[in-house]
Amino acid sequence: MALASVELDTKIPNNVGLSQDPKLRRALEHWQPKYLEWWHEMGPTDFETKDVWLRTAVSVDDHGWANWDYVKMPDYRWGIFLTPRTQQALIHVGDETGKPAWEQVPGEYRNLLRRIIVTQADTEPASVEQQRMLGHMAPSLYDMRNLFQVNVEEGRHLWAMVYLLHKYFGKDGRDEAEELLERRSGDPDKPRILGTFNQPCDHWLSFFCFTMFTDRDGKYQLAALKESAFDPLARSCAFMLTEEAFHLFTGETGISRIVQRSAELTKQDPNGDARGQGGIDLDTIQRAINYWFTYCLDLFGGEISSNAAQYFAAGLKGRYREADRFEDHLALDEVYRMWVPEGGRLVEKEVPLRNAMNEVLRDDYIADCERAVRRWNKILEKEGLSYRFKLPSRRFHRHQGIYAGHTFDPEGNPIPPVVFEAKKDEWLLSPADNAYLQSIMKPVYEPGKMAHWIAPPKQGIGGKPLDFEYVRM
Ligand code: BYC
Ligand code: FE
Ligand code: FE
Repeated sequence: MALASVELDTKIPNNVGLSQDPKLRRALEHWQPKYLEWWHEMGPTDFETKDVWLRTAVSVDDHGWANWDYVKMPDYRWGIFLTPRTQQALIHVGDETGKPAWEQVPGEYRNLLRRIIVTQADTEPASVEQQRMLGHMAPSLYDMRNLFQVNVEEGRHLWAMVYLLHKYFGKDGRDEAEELLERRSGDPDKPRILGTFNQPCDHWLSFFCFTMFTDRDGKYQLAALKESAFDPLARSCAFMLTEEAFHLFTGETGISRIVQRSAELTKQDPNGDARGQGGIDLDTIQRAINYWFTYCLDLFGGEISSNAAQYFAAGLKGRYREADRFEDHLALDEVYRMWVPEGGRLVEKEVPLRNAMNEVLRDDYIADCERAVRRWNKILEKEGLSYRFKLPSRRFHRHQGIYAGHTFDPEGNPIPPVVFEAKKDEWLLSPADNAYLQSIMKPVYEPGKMAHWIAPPKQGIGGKPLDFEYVRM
Protein backbone atom coordinates (compact mmCIF):
# COMPACT_ATOMS: atom_id res chain seq x y z
CA MET A 1 0.00 0.00 0.00
CA ALA A 2 1.59 3.23 -1.12
CA LEU A 3 1.36 6.04 1.38
CA ALA A 4 0.53 9.42 -0.09
CA SER A 5 2.82 12.15 1.17
CA VAL A 6 1.54 15.22 2.95
CA GLU A 7 0.63 18.07 0.61
CA LEU A 8 0.51 21.32 2.55
CA ASP A 9 0.93 24.06 -0.04
CA THR A 10 -2.15 23.07 -2.00
CA LYS A 11 -5.58 24.68 -1.73
CA ILE A 12 -6.66 21.78 0.45
CA PRO A 13 -3.89 20.39 2.68
CA ASN A 14 -4.05 16.60 2.61
CA ASN A 15 -2.28 13.27 2.76
CA VAL A 16 -4.69 11.50 0.44
CA GLY A 17 -2.93 12.32 -2.82
CA LEU A 18 -5.39 14.94 -4.05
CA SER A 19 -2.84 16.31 -6.54
CA GLN A 20 -2.94 12.94 -8.34
CA ASP A 21 -6.72 12.89 -8.57
CA PRO A 22 -7.70 16.02 -10.53
CA LYS A 23 -11.39 15.15 -10.73
CA LEU A 24 -11.75 14.69 -6.99
CA ARG A 25 -9.56 17.70 -6.31
CA ARG A 26 -11.78 19.89 -8.51
CA ALA A 27 -14.95 18.60 -6.87
CA LEU A 28 -13.61 19.39 -3.41
CA GLU A 29 -12.28 22.76 -4.53
CA HIS A 30 -15.77 23.47 -5.78
CA TRP A 31 -17.22 22.59 -2.37
CA GLN A 32 -14.60 24.65 -0.50
CA PRO A 33 -16.05 28.16 -1.13
CA LYS A 34 -19.49 26.89 -0.11
CA TYR A 35 -18.00 25.58 3.09
CA LEU A 36 -16.36 28.96 3.73
CA GLU A 37 -19.65 30.68 3.08
CA TRP A 38 -21.31 28.39 5.62
CA TRP A 39 -18.52 29.16 8.12
CA HIS A 40 -18.97 32.87 7.51
CA GLU A 41 -22.69 32.62 8.07
CA MET A 42 -22.90 30.03 10.85
CA GLY A 43 -19.48 29.98 12.54
CA PRO A 44 -18.25 32.34 15.30
CA THR A 45 -18.89 35.19 12.92
CA ASP A 46 -18.14 38.19 15.08
CA PHE A 47 -14.56 37.06 15.69
CA GLU A 48 -13.56 36.48 12.08
CA THR A 49 -10.98 39.27 12.02
CA LYS A 50 -9.30 38.32 15.31
CA ASP A 51 -5.98 36.54 15.57
CA VAL A 52 -6.45 33.32 17.54
CA TRP A 53 -3.65 31.13 18.92
CA LEU A 54 -4.65 27.89 17.17
CA ARG A 55 -3.17 24.54 16.43
CA THR A 56 -3.57 23.26 12.88
CA ALA A 57 -3.17 19.63 11.82
CA VAL A 58 -0.29 19.53 9.36
CA SER A 59 0.77 15.87 9.37
CA VAL A 60 -0.21 12.49 10.73
CA ASP A 61 3.05 11.95 12.57
CA ASP A 62 2.48 10.91 16.21
CA HIS A 63 5.04 13.49 17.28
CA GLY A 64 4.33 16.99 16.11
CA TRP A 65 1.24 16.51 13.95
CA ALA A 66 0.12 20.03 14.75
CA ASN A 67 1.43 23.53 14.16
CA TRP A 68 0.68 26.43 16.57
CA ASP A 69 0.29 29.99 15.40
CA TYR A 70 -1.94 33.05 15.35
CA VAL A 71 -4.61 32.44 12.72
CA LYS A 72 -7.78 34.25 11.72
CA MET A 73 -10.40 31.55 11.75
CA PRO A 74 -11.58 31.92 8.13
CA ASP A 75 -7.92 31.40 7.11
CA TYR A 76 -7.66 28.14 9.05
CA ARG A 77 -6.12 25.44 6.84
CA TRP A 78 -8.84 22.80 6.95
CA GLY A 79 -7.23 19.65 5.61
CA ILE A 80 -7.91 16.00 4.91
CA PHE A 81 -5.78 13.57 6.88
CA LEU A 82 -5.98 9.80 7.20
CA THR A 83 -3.93 7.81 9.70
CA PRO A 84 -1.48 5.82 7.55
CA ARG A 85 -1.36 2.03 7.51
CA THR A 86 1.91 0.19 7.18
CA GLN A 87 0.26 -3.06 6.20
CA GLN A 88 -2.97 -4.34 4.72
CA ALA A 89 -5.73 -4.06 7.30
CA LEU A 90 -7.91 -7.06 8.00
CA ILE A 91 -11.59 -7.01 8.92
CA HIS A 92 -11.99 -7.82 12.61
CA VAL A 93 -15.71 -7.28 13.13
CA GLY A 94 -18.68 -9.40 12.10
CA ASP A 95 -19.26 -12.05 9.49
CA GLU A 96 -16.30 -11.18 7.25
CA THR A 97 -13.73 -11.28 10.04
CA GLY A 98 -10.26 -12.22 8.76
CA LYS A 99 -10.77 -11.03 5.18
CA PRO A 100 -8.92 -7.97 3.84
CA ALA A 101 -10.52 -4.65 4.74
CA TRP A 102 -12.29 -2.81 1.91
CA GLU A 103 -10.57 -0.04 -0.02
CA GLN A 104 -13.79 0.60 -1.94
CA VAL A 105 -17.40 0.55 -0.81
CA PRO A 106 -19.07 -2.81 -1.52
CA GLY A 107 -22.26 -2.25 -3.53
CA GLU A 108 -24.46 -4.04 -1.01
CA TYR A 109 -23.39 -1.74 1.84
CA ARG A 110 -23.35 1.48 -0.10
CA ASN A 111 -26.55 2.92 1.37
CA LEU A 112 -25.80 1.87 4.93
CA LEU A 113 -22.29 3.33 4.82
CA ARG A 114 -23.48 6.53 3.24
CA ARG A 115 -26.06 6.91 5.97
CA ILE A 116 -23.51 6.35 8.75
CA ILE A 117 -21.05 8.81 7.22
CA VAL A 118 -23.71 11.45 6.63
CA THR A 119 -24.98 11.07 10.21
CA GLN A 120 -21.47 11.44 11.57
CA ALA A 121 -20.74 14.37 9.23
CA ASP A 122 -23.93 16.22 10.15
CA THR A 123 -22.99 16.49 13.83
CA GLU A 124 -19.78 18.40 13.10
CA PRO A 125 -21.19 21.61 11.55
CA ALA A 126 -24.21 21.30 13.88
CA SER A 127 -21.98 21.73 16.93
CA VAL A 128 -20.32 24.82 15.42
CA GLU A 129 -23.79 26.29 14.85
CA GLN A 130 -24.86 25.53 18.40
CA GLN A 131 -21.79 27.25 19.83
CA ARG A 132 -21.61 30.25 17.55
CA MET A 133 -22.53 32.95 20.08
CA LEU A 134 -20.44 31.72 23.00
CA GLY A 135 -17.45 33.94 22.24
CA HIS A 136 -19.52 36.84 23.52
CA MET A 137 -19.68 35.29 27.01
CA ALA A 138 -16.22 33.75 27.23
CA PRO A 139 -14.93 33.59 30.82
CA SER A 140 -11.37 34.27 29.63
CA LEU A 141 -9.25 34.56 26.50
CA TYR A 142 -7.89 31.08 27.29
CA ASP A 143 -11.41 29.66 27.19
CA MET A 144 -12.37 31.64 24.13
CA ARG A 145 -9.38 30.24 22.30
CA ASN A 146 -10.33 26.72 23.36
CA LEU A 147 -13.86 27.25 22.07
CA PHE A 148 -12.54 28.40 18.70
CA GLN A 149 -10.07 25.49 18.58
CA VAL A 150 -12.93 23.07 19.06
CA ASN A 151 -14.97 24.92 16.40
CA VAL A 152 -12.30 24.85 13.68
CA GLU A 153 -11.59 21.19 14.37
CA GLU A 154 -15.26 20.27 14.10
CA GLY A 155 -15.07 22.04 10.76
CA ARG A 156 -12.14 19.81 9.83
CA HIS A 157 -14.13 16.74 10.86
CA LEU A 158 -16.77 17.81 8.38
CA TRP A 159 -14.03 17.95 5.75
CA ALA A 160 -12.90 14.45 6.73
CA MET A 161 -16.39 13.05 6.09
CA VAL A 162 -17.04 15.12 2.97
CA TYR A 163 -13.85 13.74 1.47
CA LEU A 164 -15.23 10.21 1.92
CA LEU A 165 -18.58 11.20 0.43
CA HIS A 166 -16.93 12.81 -2.61
CA LYS A 167 -14.37 10.12 -3.19
CA TYR A 168 -16.45 6.98 -2.67
CA PHE A 169 -20.12 7.85 -3.25
CA GLY A 170 -20.19 9.64 -6.62
CA LYS A 171 -23.06 12.01 -7.35
CA ASP A 172 -25.01 10.86 -4.26
CA GLY A 173 -22.04 11.73 -2.10
CA ARG A 174 -21.64 15.17 -3.67
CA ASP A 175 -25.34 15.86 -3.12
CA GLU A 176 -25.05 14.83 0.53
CA ALA A 177 -22.05 17.14 0.91
CA GLU A 178 -24.16 20.05 -0.32
CA GLU A 179 -27.01 19.19 2.05
CA LEU A 180 -24.61 19.12 4.98
CA LEU A 181 -24.17 22.86 4.44
CA GLU A 182 -27.91 23.45 4.12
CA ARG A 183 -29.31 21.88 7.28
CA ARG A 184 -29.19 24.10 10.36
CA SER A 185 -29.16 23.25 14.05
CA GLY A 186 -32.57 23.92 15.55
CA ASP A 187 -34.21 24.91 12.26
CA PRO A 188 -37.80 23.60 12.26
CA ASP A 189 -37.79 23.04 8.48
CA LYS A 190 -34.32 21.61 7.90
CA PRO A 191 -32.93 20.55 11.28
CA ARG A 192 -29.74 18.59 11.91
CA ILE A 193 -30.24 14.82 11.90
CA LEU A 194 -29.76 13.83 15.55
CA GLY A 195 -31.85 15.36 18.34
CA THR A 196 -29.06 16.57 20.62
CA PHE A 197 -27.59 18.65 17.82
CA ASN A 198 -30.74 20.75 17.65
CA GLN A 199 -30.65 21.68 21.36
CA PRO A 200 -29.55 25.21 22.20
CA CYS A 201 -26.14 25.51 23.84
CA ASP A 202 -26.33 29.12 24.87
CA HIS A 203 -24.00 29.53 27.82
CA TRP A 204 -20.72 28.10 29.02
CA LEU A 205 -22.07 25.59 31.53
CA SER A 206 -23.82 24.00 28.56
CA PHE A 207 -20.70 24.36 26.41
CA PHE A 208 -18.59 22.47 28.93
CA CYS A 209 -21.32 19.84 29.34
CA PHE A 210 -21.51 19.58 25.55
CA THR A 211 -17.77 19.03 25.15
CA MET A 212 -17.81 16.68 28.14
CA PHE A 213 -20.83 14.56 27.18
CA THR A 214 -21.63 15.17 23.51
CA ASP A 215 -18.07 15.20 22.18
CA ARG A 216 -17.60 12.06 24.28
CA ASP A 217 -20.39 10.39 22.33
CA GLY A 218 -18.31 11.49 19.34
CA LYS A 219 -15.31 9.73 20.80
CA TYR A 220 -17.20 6.45 21.18
CA GLN A 221 -18.91 6.65 17.79
CA LEU A 222 -15.60 7.46 16.10
CA ALA A 223 -13.96 4.62 18.00
CA ALA A 224 -16.68 2.26 16.73
CA LEU A 225 -16.12 3.50 13.16
CA LYS A 226 -12.35 3.21 13.58
CA GLU A 227 -12.99 -0.57 13.69
CA SER A 228 -14.85 -0.44 10.38
CA ALA A 229 -14.13 -2.84 7.53
CA PHE A 230 -14.24 0.19 5.21
CA ASP A 231 -10.62 1.16 5.73
CA PRO A 232 -10.71 4.81 4.55
CA LEU A 233 -13.45 5.45 7.13
CA ALA A 234 -11.47 3.66 9.84
CA ARG A 235 -8.33 5.68 9.07
CA SER A 236 -10.25 8.94 8.90
CA CYS A 237 -11.82 8.36 12.30
CA ALA A 238 -8.48 7.31 13.78
CA PHE A 239 -7.04 10.72 12.97
CA MET A 240 -10.16 12.59 14.12
CA LEU A 241 -9.76 10.92 17.51
CA THR A 242 -6.35 12.56 18.01
CA GLU A 243 -8.03 15.96 17.75
CA GLU A 244 -11.03 14.86 19.80
CA ALA A 245 -8.95 14.36 22.94
CA PHE A 246 -8.63 18.13 23.30
CA HIS A 247 -12.40 18.65 23.04
CA LEU A 248 -12.93 16.19 25.88
CA PHE A 249 -10.22 17.87 27.93
CA THR A 250 -11.99 21.21 27.43
CA GLY A 251 -15.29 19.83 28.71
CA GLU A 252 -14.05 17.77 31.62
CA THR A 253 -11.64 20.39 32.97
CA GLY A 254 -14.14 23.18 32.30
CA ILE A 255 -16.65 21.48 34.59
CA SER A 256 -13.88 20.76 37.13
CA ARG A 257 -13.05 24.46 37.23
CA ILE A 258 -16.71 25.44 37.70
CA VAL A 259 -17.05 22.83 40.47
CA GLN A 260 -13.93 24.21 42.17
CA ARG A 261 -15.20 27.77 42.08
CA SER A 262 -18.75 26.81 43.02
CA ALA A 263 -17.44 24.89 46.04
CA GLU A 264 -15.49 27.97 47.19
CA LEU A 265 -18.50 30.25 46.73
CA THR A 266 -20.82 27.76 48.47
CA LYS A 267 -18.59 27.89 51.53
CA GLN A 268 -18.40 31.69 51.44
CA ASP A 269 -22.15 32.14 51.28
CA PRO A 270 -24.07 32.34 54.57
CA ASN A 271 -26.84 30.16 53.06
CA GLY A 272 -24.42 27.78 51.36
CA ASP A 273 -25.75 28.87 47.96
CA ALA A 274 -23.15 29.85 45.35
CA ARG A 275 -25.81 31.86 43.48
CA GLY A 276 -25.89 34.18 46.48
CA GLN A 277 -22.26 34.97 45.61
CA GLY A 278 -22.93 35.43 41.90
CA GLY A 279 -21.67 31.96 41.03
CA ILE A 280 -23.18 28.67 39.90
CA ASP A 281 -24.78 26.58 42.64
CA LEU A 282 -24.09 22.86 42.80
CA ASP A 283 -27.72 21.92 42.11
CA THR A 284 -27.61 23.80 38.81
CA ILE A 285 -24.45 21.92 37.82
CA GLN A 286 -26.25 18.65 38.65
CA ARG A 287 -29.23 19.71 36.52
CA ALA A 288 -26.90 20.53 33.62
CA ILE A 289 -25.28 17.10 33.98
CA ASN A 290 -28.73 15.47 34.00
CA TYR A 291 -29.82 17.40 30.93
CA TRP A 292 -26.80 16.87 28.67
CA PHE A 293 -25.90 13.36 29.80
CA THR A 294 -29.40 12.07 29.02
CA TYR A 295 -29.61 13.81 25.65
CA CYS A 296 -26.26 12.24 24.82
CA LEU A 297 -27.43 8.77 25.83
CA ASP A 298 -29.96 9.15 22.99
CA LEU A 299 -27.11 9.50 20.50
CA PHE A 300 -26.24 5.84 20.81
CA GLY A 301 -29.54 4.84 19.18
CA GLY A 302 -32.07 2.24 20.32
CA GLU A 303 -31.20 -0.37 22.98
CA ILE A 304 -32.58 -3.10 20.75
CA SER A 305 -31.60 -2.25 17.22
CA SER A 306 -31.67 -4.30 14.05
CA ASN A 307 -29.66 -1.47 12.46
CA ALA A 308 -26.91 -2.00 15.02
CA ALA A 309 -26.97 -5.76 14.42
CA GLN A 310 -26.68 -5.21 10.70
CA TYR A 311 -23.81 -2.71 11.09
CA PHE A 312 -21.92 -5.19 13.25
CA ALA A 313 -22.62 -8.24 11.05
CA ALA A 314 -21.46 -6.36 7.96
CA GLY A 315 -18.37 -5.04 9.74
CA LEU A 316 -19.38 -1.39 9.31
CA LYS A 317 -19.04 -0.60 13.02
CA GLY A 318 -17.29 -2.41 15.85
CA ARG A 319 -17.35 -2.21 19.60
CA TYR A 320 -15.11 0.19 21.53
CA ARG A 321 -11.56 -1.06 20.89
CA GLU A 322 -12.94 -4.20 19.24
CA ALA A 323 -9.55 -5.35 17.99
CA ASP A 324 -7.76 -5.39 21.34
CA ARG A 325 -10.56 -5.97 23.85
CA PHE A 326 -12.41 -8.88 22.30
CA GLU A 327 -11.50 -12.37 21.13
CA ASP A 328 -14.82 -13.29 19.58
CA HIS A 329 -15.59 -10.80 16.82
CA LEU A 330 -18.68 -12.65 15.65
CA ALA A 331 -20.78 -12.06 18.78
CA LEU A 332 -23.29 -14.65 17.64
CA ASP A 333 -23.77 -16.80 20.72
CA GLU A 334 -24.08 -14.26 23.50
CA VAL A 335 -27.05 -12.39 24.88
CA TYR A 336 -27.34 -9.05 26.66
CA ARG A 337 -29.74 -8.66 29.59
CA MET A 338 -31.61 -5.39 29.86
CA TRP A 339 -34.68 -3.90 31.57
CA VAL A 340 -37.51 -3.33 29.13
CA PRO A 341 -40.63 -1.29 29.99
CA GLU A 342 -43.79 -3.37 29.69
CA GLY A 343 -47.22 -2.31 30.91
CA GLY A 344 -45.85 0.33 33.26
CA ARG A 345 -43.27 -2.07 34.80
CA LEU A 346 -39.69 -3.03 33.97
CA VAL A 347 -39.11 -6.59 32.83
CA GLU A 348 -35.67 -8.12 32.39
CA LYS A 349 -35.18 -9.44 28.85
CA GLU A 350 -32.45 -11.24 26.98
CA VAL A 351 -31.48 -9.66 23.68
CA PRO A 352 -29.13 -11.25 21.12
CA LEU A 353 -25.81 -9.45 21.60
CA ARG A 354 -25.62 -8.13 18.04
CA ASN A 355 -28.96 -6.37 18.48
CA ALA A 356 -27.68 -4.82 21.71
CA MET A 357 -24.52 -3.28 20.23
CA ASN A 358 -25.79 0.28 20.77
CA GLU A 359 -26.25 -0.57 24.43
CA VAL A 360 -22.80 -2.16 24.65
CA LEU A 361 -21.21 1.05 23.36
CA ARG A 362 -23.43 3.11 25.69
CA ASP A 363 -22.11 1.04 28.64
CA ASP A 364 -18.51 2.00 27.83
CA TYR A 365 -19.56 5.63 27.48
CA ILE A 366 -21.39 5.64 30.82
CA ALA A 367 -18.37 4.11 32.59
CA ASP A 368 -16.19 6.89 31.17
CA CYS A 369 -18.66 9.56 32.35
CA GLU A 370 -18.76 7.97 35.81
CA ARG A 371 -14.98 8.29 36.00
CA ALA A 372 -15.25 12.04 35.37
CA VAL A 373 -18.01 12.42 37.98
CA ARG A 374 -15.74 10.75 40.53
CA ARG A 375 -13.09 13.38 39.77
CA TRP A 376 -15.55 16.24 40.25
CA ASN A 377 -16.66 14.69 43.55
CA LYS A 378 -13.01 14.55 44.68
CA ILE A 379 -12.94 18.34 44.36
CA LEU A 380 -16.03 18.64 46.59
CA GLU A 381 -14.49 16.25 49.07
CA LYS A 382 -11.25 18.23 49.19
CA GLU A 383 -13.22 21.40 49.80
CA GLY A 384 -14.93 19.71 52.73
CA LEU A 385 -18.41 19.68 51.22
CA SER A 386 -20.75 16.73 51.61
CA TYR A 387 -22.57 17.38 48.29
CA ARG A 388 -21.93 14.74 45.59
CA PHE A 389 -22.78 14.69 41.88
CA LYS A 390 -24.40 11.63 40.38
CA LEU A 391 -25.21 10.51 36.85
CA PRO A 392 -28.92 9.87 36.43
CA SER A 393 -30.20 6.46 35.37
CA ARG A 394 -29.97 5.60 31.70
CA ARG A 395 -33.78 5.46 31.67
CA PHE A 396 -34.28 9.03 32.85
CA HIS A 397 -35.35 11.74 30.35
CA ARG A 398 -34.91 9.72 27.18
CA HIS A 399 -36.12 10.58 23.68
CA GLN A 400 -34.81 7.59 21.72
CA GLY A 401 -35.00 3.87 22.31
CA ILE A 402 -37.12 1.70 24.57
CA TYR A 403 -37.36 4.23 27.44
CA ALA A 404 -38.59 7.07 25.25
CA GLY A 405 -42.27 7.81 25.81
CA HIS A 406 -42.08 6.54 29.40
CA THR A 407 -41.29 8.64 32.46
CA PHE A 408 -38.72 7.77 35.11
CA ASP A 409 -37.15 9.57 38.04
CA PRO A 410 -33.35 10.13 38.01
CA GLU A 411 -32.90 6.81 39.87
CA GLY A 412 -34.67 5.05 37.01
CA ASN A 413 -37.95 4.19 38.78
CA PRO A 414 -41.07 4.44 36.60
CA ILE A 415 -43.19 7.45 37.59
CA PRO A 416 -46.42 8.92 36.20
CA PRO A 417 -45.97 11.68 33.59
CA VAL A 418 -47.62 14.26 35.91
CA VAL A 419 -44.95 13.63 38.54
CA PHE A 420 -42.22 14.04 35.96
CA GLU A 421 -43.77 17.31 34.80
CA ALA A 422 -44.00 18.61 38.35
CA LYS A 423 -40.38 17.72 39.12
CA LYS A 424 -38.82 18.56 35.76
CA ASP A 425 -37.33 21.90 36.76
CA GLU A 426 -35.78 20.35 39.84
CA TRP A 427 -34.09 17.69 37.75
CA LEU A 428 -33.19 19.36 34.48
CA LEU A 429 -31.68 22.65 33.40
CA SER A 430 -34.71 24.95 33.15
CA PRO A 431 -35.40 28.16 31.23
CA ALA A 432 -34.93 30.01 34.55
CA ASP A 433 -31.51 28.36 35.01
CA ASN A 434 -30.50 29.31 31.48
CA ALA A 435 -31.59 32.91 32.03
CA TYR A 436 -29.60 33.11 35.28
CA LEU A 437 -26.50 31.53 33.70
CA GLN A 438 -26.64 33.93 30.79
CA SER A 439 -27.02 36.84 33.17
CA ILE A 440 -23.75 36.06 35.00
CA MET A 441 -21.72 35.26 31.89
CA LYS A 442 -20.20 38.58 30.96
CA PRO A 443 -17.17 38.27 28.68
CA VAL A 444 -13.68 38.70 30.13
CA TYR A 445 -11.27 39.86 27.43
CA GLU A 446 -8.28 40.83 29.56
CA PRO A 447 -5.34 38.39 29.28
CA GLY A 448 -4.97 36.21 32.38
CA LYS A 449 -8.29 37.33 33.95
CA MET A 450 -11.09 34.87 34.76
CA ALA A 451 -14.82 35.31 35.17
CA HIS A 452 -16.04 35.18 38.77
CA TRP A 453 -17.95 31.89 38.35
CA ILE A 454 -15.02 29.71 37.24
CA ALA A 455 -11.60 28.82 38.67
CA PRO A 456 -8.51 29.30 36.50
CA PRO A 457 -7.02 26.27 34.74
CA LYS A 458 -3.84 24.69 36.11
CA GLN A 459 -1.82 26.03 33.19
CA GLY A 460 -2.00 27.73 29.81
CA ILE A 461 -2.08 25.94 26.49
CA GLY A 462 -0.05 25.62 23.30
CA GLY A 463 3.22 26.28 25.12
CA LYS A 464 1.99 29.64 26.44
CA PRO A 465 1.39 30.96 29.97
CA LEU A 466 -2.12 31.57 31.25
CA ASP A 467 -1.85 35.34 30.83
CA PHE A 468 -0.94 35.02 27.14
CA GLU A 469 -3.08 36.99 24.68
CA TYR A 470 -4.76 33.88 23.22
CA VAL A 471 -7.14 35.99 21.16
CA ARG A 472 -6.02 39.43 20.06
CA MET A 473 -9.07 41.54 20.75
N1 BYC B 1 -31.82 11.48 17.14
O1 BYC B 1 -31.73 1.40 15.51
P1 BYC B 1 -31.83 2.80 15.93
C1 BYC B 1 -19.97 13.68 17.23
C2 BYC B 1 -33.04 7.17 14.60
S1 BYC B 1 -21.23 12.76 17.94
C3 BYC B 1 -32.61 11.31 16.07
O2 BYC B 1 -32.28 3.11 17.28
P2 BYC B 1 -29.21 3.17 15.01
C4 BYC B 1 -19.79 15.07 17.67
C5 BYC B 1 -32.23 6.31 13.67
O3 BYC B 1 -31.55 7.09 12.71
C6 BYC B 1 -21.21 11.19 17.09
N2 BYC B 1 -32.85 10.12 15.49
O4 BYC B 1 -30.53 3.64 15.72
C7 BYC B 1 -20.00 15.43 19.00
C8 BYC B 1 -33.29 5.41 13.08
O5 BYC B 1 -33.97 6.11 12.05
P3 BYC B 1 -34.82 5.32 10.90
C9 BYC B 1 -22.02 11.16 15.82
C10 BYC B 1 -32.22 9.02 16.01
O6 BYC B 1 -29.35 3.44 13.57
C11 BYC B 1 -19.86 16.74 19.39
C12 BYC B 1 -34.26 5.23 14.23
O7 BYC B 1 -34.02 6.31 15.12
N3 BYC B 1 -21.79 9.93 15.11
O8 BYC B 1 -19.27 13.19 16.41
O9 BYC B 1 -28.76 1.86 15.46
C13 BYC B 1 -19.44 17.71 18.48
C14 BYC B 1 -34.07 3.92 14.98
O10 BYC B 1 -32.73 3.52 14.87
C15 BYC B 1 -31.38 9.11 17.13
C16 BYC B 1 -22.70 8.99 14.89
O11 BYC B 1 -23.83 9.11 15.28
C17 BYC B 1 -31.19 10.41 17.70
N4 BYC B 1 -30.39 10.58 18.79
O12 BYC B 1 -28.19 4.15 15.74
C18 BYC B 1 -19.22 17.34 17.15
C19 BYC B 1 -22.24 7.78 14.14
N5 BYC B 1 -30.94 7.87 17.43
O13 BYC B 1 -33.93 4.26 10.35
C20 BYC B 1 -19.38 16.04 16.76
C21 BYC B 1 -23.10 7.41 12.99
C22 BYC B 1 -31.49 7.04 16.55
O14 BYC B 1 -36.01 4.78 11.61
N6 BYC B 1 -24.45 7.06 13.40
N7 BYC B 1 -32.25 7.72 15.68
O15 BYC B 1 -35.13 6.44 9.92
C23 BYC B 1 -24.82 5.83 13.77
O16 BYC B 1 -24.02 4.95 13.83
C24 BYC B 1 -26.28 5.57 14.08
O17 BYC B 1 -27.05 6.23 13.15
C25 BYC B 1 -26.74 5.99 15.49
C26 BYC B 1 -28.19 5.46 15.68
C27 BYC B 1 -25.81 5.47 16.55
C28 BYC B 1 -26.86 7.49 15.62
FE1 FE C 1 -15.90 16.16 15.70
FE1 FE D 1 -15.32 17.12 19.01
